[in-house]
Parts: sequence; structure tokens; C-alpha cells
Amino acid sequence: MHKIILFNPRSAVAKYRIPNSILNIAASVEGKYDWAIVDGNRENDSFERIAGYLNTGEYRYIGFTVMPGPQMKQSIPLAKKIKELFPSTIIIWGGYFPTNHYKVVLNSGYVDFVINGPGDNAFPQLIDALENNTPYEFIKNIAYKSDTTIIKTTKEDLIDQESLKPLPYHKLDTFYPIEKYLGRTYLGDKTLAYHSSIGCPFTCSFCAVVPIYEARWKAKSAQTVYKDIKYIKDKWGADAIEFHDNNFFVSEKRSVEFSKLIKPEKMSWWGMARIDTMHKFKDESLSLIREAGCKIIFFGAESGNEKVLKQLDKGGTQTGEQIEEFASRLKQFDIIPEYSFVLGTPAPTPEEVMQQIDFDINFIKRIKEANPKTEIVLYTYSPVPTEGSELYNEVLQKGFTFPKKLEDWINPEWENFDMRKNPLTPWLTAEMIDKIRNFETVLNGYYPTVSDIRLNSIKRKIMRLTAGMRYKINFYKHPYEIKLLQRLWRYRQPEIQGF
Ligand code: B12
Ligand code: SF4
Repeated sequence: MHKIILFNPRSAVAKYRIPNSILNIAASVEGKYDWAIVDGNRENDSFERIAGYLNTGEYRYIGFTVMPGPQMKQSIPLAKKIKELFPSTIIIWGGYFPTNHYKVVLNSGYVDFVINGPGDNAFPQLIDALENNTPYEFIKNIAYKSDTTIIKTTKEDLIDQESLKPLPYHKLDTFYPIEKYLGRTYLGDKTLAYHSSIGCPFTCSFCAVVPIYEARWKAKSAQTVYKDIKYIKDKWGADAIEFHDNNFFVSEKRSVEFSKLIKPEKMSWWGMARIDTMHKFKDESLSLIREAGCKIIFFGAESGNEKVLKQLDKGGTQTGEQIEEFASRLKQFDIIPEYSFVLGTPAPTPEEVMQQIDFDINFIKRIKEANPKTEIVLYTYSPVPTEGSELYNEVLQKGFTFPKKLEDWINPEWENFDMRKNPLTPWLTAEMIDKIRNFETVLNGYYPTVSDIRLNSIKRKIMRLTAGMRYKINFYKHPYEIKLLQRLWRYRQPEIQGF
């Protein structure tokens, strides 16, 4: 039986997180196939490590997890090089990028299979088929090229998350000590990244989760989540948790049950949620969630403009008024709302695009007045192929296209696209992009993020003083003096470096 390499390409400069994507895949083959993990975040030379395994002749498969952005910078040249130097190796890509862009990946000629969505069943089934030389055409959630045709098989129902095998943390620890994955953050000294549910029940038209999960969501029970976390706390000393779920708080019942269980552990935690869902939570649930250690919650506010909220398909129940009201409501529970906004969506005329941007800049300032502790994360709208959505149709009509060659994705301009900084969308002018980025600089100067734990109170004061006048008189152009301070003190931006 051949062995498997599972590769997590570099995604972080310093703050490493447990590579949950490939750890889930490792769990799916654990006990049946031998596997080794290569974590690009923890290697100086990932290729050397991978080549070391391949040179033994025992490894035939390598699985890459790939999300847009920096991971592609390593994935593309490495996959190409592996195919050239070890042509019999079967290269399999999974994760958000290959799932949403499977055609360009398979057309590269050096990726043999794409796992389309969750790989917990698809991956072991594919390896079985390849090992036993049996057909793989009927395996769900895969894509491959047959001669010149790209085949995508049907999607399977979401797997009951309780039925998944436990994550092999103990074995990961033999490759890379777990302690080093538990980093210091705003939440604690040893922060664990944990994923307790997959998918999301909503269909926001700008979101990469939608084409993959198609409004489906499945979660582990509060008990299982607690048991896993307790194990890591007891064994490796985790004192804080980042929940990486797309939407942790879908169920009030599960959130409350988990809060009751975790409260005695005195851990701090963070997760992502929707405003309209959580605004319906009872006061006592929100109180309990805070008492149980939840300090900060990330919400997709997206826009205060009803027209844009409709365009983004935020589910029909989120309004500007509600976003503002909820930010105020959270003050009484001492939970910090972290609101993300998506600026720069298309409109019929350039004037209207600019008006939308101006509207949201003013709206964000209103939110800050309602609850100054609100953390603001600003994204520029970067399309994802949410086929069938009105927004995506509008994007295509306006002439936007994704790169046709896989290598083009690592050109500097597409890297900026991935980082949601400069989206290359034809309706956004340089002036509009500058306005968004300059406002962001001034806002971050006047309200530096709490998640930058290296920024002491004196530096915060200096930043605030420097940015104050600009913020008050709405003058955002050329904020070089603030940029200089941010560069000097290596100000961290949660939207790029994680939370
Ligand atoms: C953790 C995380 C990060 C971490 C690092 C991740 C890492 N691997 O080290 C950090 C904070 C660095 C990060 C950064 C960014 N991220 Co990120 N990140 C996530 C997050 C929250 C969790 C990923 C995860 O661990 N999931 C848990 C596993 C179990 O789920 P999964 O990855 O989907 O894996 C399943 C399947 O996809 C498949 N699969 C996945 N990989 C593989 C591999 C193989 C071989 C196989 C067979 C199957 C397979 O099987 C798995 C099990 O079912 C996701 C959102 C989410 N909830 O998934 C966003 C997400 C992937 N990130 C995203 C983005 C855009 C970014 C950024 C590029 C940009 C940004 N501004 O946020 C930055 C890049 C900066 C950088 N330095 O890299 C987007 C991708 C959107 C898109 N267009 O595709 C997501 C979806 C967030 C979102 N909703 O927008 N991210
Ligand atoms: S609620 Fe969040 S995760 Fe869910 S579809 Fe909308 S943006 Fe995506």
C-alpha cells in the first residue's frame, strides 16, 4: 500500500494555526493508510521535506489544501516541480480555491484530481480506487480530467459531523509539536484554532462558502466540541479558542449548551456569526455566552445600505438599522462586535458606486459612535463564482473574468485580488480604491484594533492623535503620516493576518 503526504502550504508568517483542513483529511485515512504531514508554515524548505518523502519510493499521493492568496504562491510552483521531478506522484488539491476554480486547476496539467468540497469521504474513496485500480467515476465530490473533458461528479450530502473520526492531534504532534500551534493572541497565551461545524445555511451572493456548501450546515454537538477542547487544554495547555467555523452561532441551543460546558474552564474565545441570527438570541443567552469566555464575535455586517444588502443577498432580514442597534445592544454584555464590511460592489454608474462607498464610510462612523469598541474590518468586493446569483451575473456582464491560467493567479495583481485589497473589477476606479484604503488607514489610526497585542497604550494614543483631525473632518487623502506609524510599529490587520 502506498503512503500519502498531506501538505499545508505556507499561509502565515508567524502565527501558525493547527492545519485543520489537512488534519481532517488525515483523520479520514488514519488507520488505513500511512500518512505524513508537511506544514509549509513550519518548514524552511517545504520542497526538500516533500522530496525526502518521495525519494523513499513509498509515497504515491500528495494532497494539497489550497485557499486563495499566499497558499497559492507555494502550491503552484511546488505542484509543478513535483510533477516534473516525480511524474508518477498523484497530486490532489482540495479546499476553497480548487473547489471554486476546479477547471483552471485541472487544466494546469499538473494537478490530477480536485476534491470538490468536503473530502472526508471522497479522499479515502479516491485513494482506495487508485490503489485497487477500480473506477473512481462514481465517487462523489471529485473533479478530474478525462482526455480533454473535465468531469465533476455529483455532490454528496453533508456528512454528520458526529460520525467523523477524531482528529489525530497526537500524530500531528510527532511531526510538529502542538504547543507551537497554540499561539499568543488577544484572547490568550495559547490559542487553539478549532472548527466545530461546516458550511452555512445562507446564500450571500459574494461569499465563497455558498458554491461549495449550497446553504447547508452541519455541526458537531456541544458535548463533542467541549470534549475535544478539554483534551487539548489538559494535554497542551490551551487557554483560548478561535472558532474557525463560517457561522459558529447558527443555533442558539448549541451555543448555550457549549457555553454552559466551557464556562468552568475559564477560556476566552471568539467565533463568527450573523447579526440577524444573533439579534434574536435572548438576553440571558448573550449574557451566558460572555460569562463563558466569549469576548469578541465577528459579524458580516457588509453594508448599511439596504440596496447593497439586497444585492449581497444577506438573507432579507438584515438592515442598516438592525446592524446599528445590535452594535449598541452588545455593549451591555461586554461582547466586542467585530463588523466586516464589503465595499465596492457594482452599480449602474460610477457616480453610484462612489455614492455607495461614501454611504458606508459614513455608516461605519455611525456604528463607531453607537459602540466605539466595535472593530471594523474592511474588504473590497472580490468576486467569487457564485453561479446563478444576480450579483455574479452583473459582475460578468461588466466584463470581469478570472485568470485563464493557473500560474496567472500568482501574478501580483491577482494576489491583491485574493487579499481583497485591489479586486481588479472593471467598475472600480483607482480613485475609489484609494478612498476605501485611505479611509481604512485613518480609521485604523483613530481606532487601532484591540487584537494588536504589541501596540501599547502610548503608541495607541499617538496613533489616535495623529489620525484624529482627519477622521473628524472626513479628510482621508494621502494619510502618509499614519501609514508611517503603522509601518514603524508593524500594525496588524486582522483581515490579512487572521484574528
Ligand atoms: C483558518 C483560515 C485562515 C488562516 C490560515 C489557514 C491555514 N490553512 O493555515 C489564515 C488566518 C492565515 C487565513 C488567511 C486568509 N484567508 Co482564510 N480561512 C480560514 C478559515 C477560517 C478556516 C479554514 C479551515 O481550517 N477550515 C477547516 C476545514 C476542516 O475545512 P475546509 O478547509 O473547508 O476543509 C474541508 C474541505 O474543503 C476539503 N479540503 C480542504 N483541504 C483539502 C485538502 C485535500 C488534500 C483534500 C482531499 C480535501 C481538502 O476537505 C476538508 C474536510 O471536509 C476559512 C473559513 C472556513 N470556515 O473554512 C477561511 C477562508 C478559507 N479564508 C479565506 C481567505 C480569502 C483568506 C485570505 C486569502 C484573505 C483574507 N483577507 O481573509 C487570507 C490570506 C492571508 C494569508 N496570510 O494567507 C476565504 C476563502 C474565500 C475564497 N474566495 O475562496 C475563507 C473561506 C473565508 C471566507 N469565508 O471568506 N485563513
Ligand atoms: S452568512 Fe457569512 S458564511 Fe454564510 S453565506 Fe453569508 S457571508 Fe457566507
